Amino acid sequence: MMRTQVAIVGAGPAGLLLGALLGQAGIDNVIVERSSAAHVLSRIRAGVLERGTVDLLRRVGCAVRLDAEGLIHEGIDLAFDGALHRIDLKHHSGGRTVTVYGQTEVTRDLMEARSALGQQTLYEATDAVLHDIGEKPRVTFQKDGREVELACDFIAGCDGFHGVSRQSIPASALRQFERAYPFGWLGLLADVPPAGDELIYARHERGFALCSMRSSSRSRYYVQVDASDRAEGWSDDAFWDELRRRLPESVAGQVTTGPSIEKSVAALRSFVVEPLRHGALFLCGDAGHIVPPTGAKGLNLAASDVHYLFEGLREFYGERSTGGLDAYSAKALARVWNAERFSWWMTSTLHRFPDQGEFGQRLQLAELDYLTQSDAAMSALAENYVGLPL
Ligand code: FAS
Ligand code: PHB
Repeated sequence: MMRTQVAIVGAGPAGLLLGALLGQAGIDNVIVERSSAAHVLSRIRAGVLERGTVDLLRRVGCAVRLDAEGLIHEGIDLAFDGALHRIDLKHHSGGRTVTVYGQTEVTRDLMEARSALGQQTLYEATDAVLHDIGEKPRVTFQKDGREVELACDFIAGCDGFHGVSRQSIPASALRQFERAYPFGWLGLLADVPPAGDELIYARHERGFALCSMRSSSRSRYYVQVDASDRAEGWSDDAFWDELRRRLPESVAGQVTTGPSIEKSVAALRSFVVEPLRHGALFLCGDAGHIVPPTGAKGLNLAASDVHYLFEGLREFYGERSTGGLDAYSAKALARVWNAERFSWWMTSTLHRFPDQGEFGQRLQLAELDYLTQSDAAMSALAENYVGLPL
């Protein structure tokens, strides 16, 4: 039987960042990941990091490439009614900015740092089962054709929305809150220069579009599609045509097209489970909550959960006090629900809803008109987008 202090299920950003913080504090931990490292890195997801997330990565020594390649952004653009409206995030948030740096690169940096420190990540460890999560927790899983048992003091469920951790908690002990959206995002990655220097969030009667990037030579674009759409149903040309239809002419003319490196459809949902703790099991990141990516909060919420859980674990192992662990769920959920509200608001204001009618469309335009003319409204957007202090 293997033994560790903290068993982490999942080697996505949440699991890897928690493992890095624990390792730095001398708290033994093992990550159990069902996929290969290559598969984890193949998933193209988030692109915008809050300052708090960057600070945590720097703290664990994973900001060298981030500092060299990450793009500091001081504003975003909203496109509606054929025009661009810049939101000066830095001015309206008291000087804070965001960093554009892909989740894939964050994951790669954390993986490489973990491996260099000789910390244990068991990839392709399948069929994980969480046992006795109340008292003496254990995780069993299949690795190289045999069953392995990992005893621990605590389990961090960092295994995403479809993971095993949340499902290991008795349904009677949980409350779930969910809102599904009648559409998804078709994302395309291409090695072409971005359409602009900053992100452009576009509201159009044909649907939402987002112009993002990974570097000055690699762009990430999204268009709202029906929830039933599949990436295979969209040719690159069809994507580029639809994207440009949804952008102001001044922007559409700046879009450089090229062959897609990756194309995928992400479902959009708002989801929270309460509480985020059951006995010795703590849920972090997508395992506990999901936000529509419109507010660029998903990855950043994973980081803030990890921050709160790590502080609780450090207090426990340092002072044998459980105060931080006992407060984890309430503290993490307070930030989660604020991000849920913000992400729902951004999504509701910028997307086309099949049943919204002309009145609903006018309300969206009125919201955007007010937003782009009110310092108070732009400050509210800015402080949420750049991320409230941890
Ligand atoms: P993750 O899902 O990243 O990682 C969970 C890990 O656990 C995975 O490696 C998985 O293989 C592993 N796992 C699952 N079940 C397991 C089991 N039973 N045993 C062992 N391991 C298991 N956020 C944004 O901010 N912007 C975006 O544009 C954006 N786009 C997204 C697109 C998609 C398709 C998805 C699904 C999410 C997107 N997100 C986006 C949100 C995303 O970035 C998440 O918030 C982020 O990955 C959360 O990180 P983790 O909580 O670590 O979960
Ligand atoms: C991305 O670059 O993938 C991205 C950026 C901002 C978002 C969502 C996704 O709100």
